[in-house]
Amino acid sequence: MQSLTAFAFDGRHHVLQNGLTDAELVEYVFGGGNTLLALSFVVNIVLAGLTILGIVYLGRSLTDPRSKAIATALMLISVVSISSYTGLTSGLTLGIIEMPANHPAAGSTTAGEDGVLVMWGRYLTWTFSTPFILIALGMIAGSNWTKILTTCAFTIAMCVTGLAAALTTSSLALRWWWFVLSSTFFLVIVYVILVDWTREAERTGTADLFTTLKILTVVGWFGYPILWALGVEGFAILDVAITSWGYSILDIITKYIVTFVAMFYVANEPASITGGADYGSTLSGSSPADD
Ligand code: RET
Repeated sequence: MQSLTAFAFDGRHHVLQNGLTDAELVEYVFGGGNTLLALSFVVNIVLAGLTILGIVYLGRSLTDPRSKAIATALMLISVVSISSYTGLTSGLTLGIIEMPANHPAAGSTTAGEDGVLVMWGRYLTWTFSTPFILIALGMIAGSNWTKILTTCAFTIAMCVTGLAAALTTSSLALRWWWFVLSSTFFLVIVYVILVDWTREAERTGTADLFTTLKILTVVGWFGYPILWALGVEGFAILDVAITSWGYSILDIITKYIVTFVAMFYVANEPASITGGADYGSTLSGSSPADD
């Protein structure tokens, strides 16, 4: 019992932090030779903040509840993002893990510790940011909540299994099995976007906007598993700083650019987007109860 307690409260035994404190991890990222890596975090804090302010500005005269709901979903993408990058910058969501035998990065050392730097906070926080991207896209396409929530559930499954892929240390094969699972869930989302939502957007009258958002999203999202495979988690062809910049650049495309493209359109409240004053109201459409 005593040793269990000691284990639970002694961060040094934690699987993610082989003996380095958060402060030591931050020192490693920000002190000295890792400026490139540090910048890949800080740039996104700035951009997420500016995007939030941009939405507030562009949405200042929105009146329609459905337009507001889309703007809110767009804002939550950057709300999650600024928090995510703050987590990475503070070292809270960074860790050092030892890769399993036969992994190309097995036996590496980082800041004097055995293991490689993993930015596990990225995978964790995608769980919370990607659903808002899909809610915004699905609403713009004019889809129904069954399909929108299906994609949300699959993106959560994709991100959590992606986190598992990154953190599995017992076996190389199991790391890649998690990757296969995650990629399968990803393909469900791609299918809904390319098939269902494309068709629905044509009917709704948002096809022009949706086509742009669809290309940015589908092409951008495919970049993440490719980067995972090329980066230190996968074949370790790219180093940590380059991988991190890769994710940061993909985030700029899939979050902030997508947000501004959508927001410029929503700000004008075209009929294809609006839902009417009663949209979403629990009172709307309810006839007096005949009790
Ligand atoms: C992982 C690795 C496992 C296989 C697959 C992945 C896909 C990740 C994706 C992430 C998208 C993130 C976005 C974040 C914006 O906030 C987890 C890398 C398929 C598609 C858009």
